[in-house]
Amino acid sequence: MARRAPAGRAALCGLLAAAAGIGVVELAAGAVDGVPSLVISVGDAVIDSVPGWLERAAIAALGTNDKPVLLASIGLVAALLGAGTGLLARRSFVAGAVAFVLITALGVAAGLAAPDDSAVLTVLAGALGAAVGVAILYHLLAAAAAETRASDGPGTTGRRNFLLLAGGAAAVAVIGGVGSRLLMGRERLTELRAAIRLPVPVRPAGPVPAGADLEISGLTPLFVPNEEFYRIDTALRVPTIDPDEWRLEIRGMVDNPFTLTYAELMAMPQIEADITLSCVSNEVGGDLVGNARWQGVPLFRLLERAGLQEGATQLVGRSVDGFTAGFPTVTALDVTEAMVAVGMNGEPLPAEHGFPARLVVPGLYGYVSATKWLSAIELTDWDVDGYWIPRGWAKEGPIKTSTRIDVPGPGRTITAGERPIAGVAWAPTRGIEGVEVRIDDGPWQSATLAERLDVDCWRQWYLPWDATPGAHVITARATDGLGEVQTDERTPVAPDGASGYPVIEVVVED
Ligand SMILES: Nc1nc2c(c(=O)[nH]1)N[C@H]1C(S)=C(S)[C@@H](COP(=O)(O)O)O[C@H]1N2
Ligand SMILES: [Mo]
Repeated sequence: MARRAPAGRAALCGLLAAAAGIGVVELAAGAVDGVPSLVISVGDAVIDSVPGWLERAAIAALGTNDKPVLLASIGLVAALLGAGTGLLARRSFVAGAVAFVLITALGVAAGLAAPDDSAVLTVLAGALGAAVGVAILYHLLAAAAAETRASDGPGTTGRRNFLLLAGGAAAVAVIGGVGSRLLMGRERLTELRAAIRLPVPVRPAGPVPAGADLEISGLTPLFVPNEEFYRIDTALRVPTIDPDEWRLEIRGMVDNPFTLTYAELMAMPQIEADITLSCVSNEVGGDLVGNARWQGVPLFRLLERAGLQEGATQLVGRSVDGFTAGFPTVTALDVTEAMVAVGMNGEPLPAEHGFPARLVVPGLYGYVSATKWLSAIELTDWDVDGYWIPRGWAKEGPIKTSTRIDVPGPGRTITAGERPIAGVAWAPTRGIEGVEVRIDDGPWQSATLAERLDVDCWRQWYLPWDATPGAHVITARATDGLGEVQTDERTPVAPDGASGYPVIEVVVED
């Protein structure tokens, strides 16, 4: 370089190069399984090598802030080392680059001590970070030198170049840092969930009778696996909540407001129930509906303990992400399966479905009831509106009796012969007593229902059909446990859920 950058600039270049290098490695750690976070590895190495008395003193002085303080200290040391490297590189770029690589190697050495990660990937990630850092250092120093030259003459392009590059390096660092935090939060959550054992419910759901799942190819299974369960929420980023830090408040118009920890909630008597959850935005024939075996603490128990006050007519669930949903308090008292759920199909709730706890209320659409990532249960009057109410949705959201035709499935072109028509029907809290199917303009025919499991849970059905060549229109309708046939009236999803018979067109080929 014909002319050197000023010392202050060179130190800044080194700092930015170090930050960007660390950002790249952290992002790799977040994105690729087997790559450790080198910052955390260094932290672990520090904790391992610090004498016990110092560690205890730090915990005593800093409490739960010990980890953030440690990580911030590591950041500070890295920044100082980076600045030093920049100053060294100002005199001899090769010396600076070598120093950069050596410092990275120390981080990699700490990373190699992490038992669960891949040594090869750790070295590769370190090499990538060092390469990015050294390259950025080179270009920044060049730009800083050019800026110095340019400032001798007219114009400010040199400065603009330097600022652009510096901004780019800072952006790499920030994106890496933030991105890895997002990604690693998920990884940590997976570990936290794996460590949780659901308590044995005091009221388990009964065994699933043979014949409750017809196991017809293409028919939705009785229980939708968690990974396939529909997901609806306003969260751009799934909240990752450490159950040890999570609290559930029961408050508002109650005599004894109280707060539960996750451990306390898990220690309470739990029930299991098979409940079909539906989104109000589910179109006729749509797939925003699913059935799962939920486990949790009945809401009425929590309300009993809280002591309802006069006028507490609405129960509002609040989420850590600000979402709210409210429904009549009487529902929580009458529907004994309404619960604060911690388990879904035998597992702790998945992150997407509300870990560590959510509400599940049989018979109500999710938008008024099924608050995920639950942080508070607030007893209030009817004047308070949940999230979706001012956005054009009905204040109350009972699930409408519905059915869906799953078979014949996608494409709906089949060959002639004995072909089943099959689907699911649901009317949570009322149950399903019948499903009828009509082929073209023929008579309504009674479908065979799967064995009953629970009124809150959907029921599969099928009708054997001798499919004759040509185009056919198939219509279905369900009757709920009160003997009421679902309405024929077609309504859109807003404001209170779609209604009408599902209709499919099938092409039968020779
Ligand atoms: N925190 C939070 N909870 C929420 C929502 C949300 O946006 N945020 N959406 C609700 C809606 S509209 C539905 S239909 C159900 C869906 O639950 P699922 O994603 O587990 O299927 O969650 C409910 N709970
Ligand atoms: Mo929904």
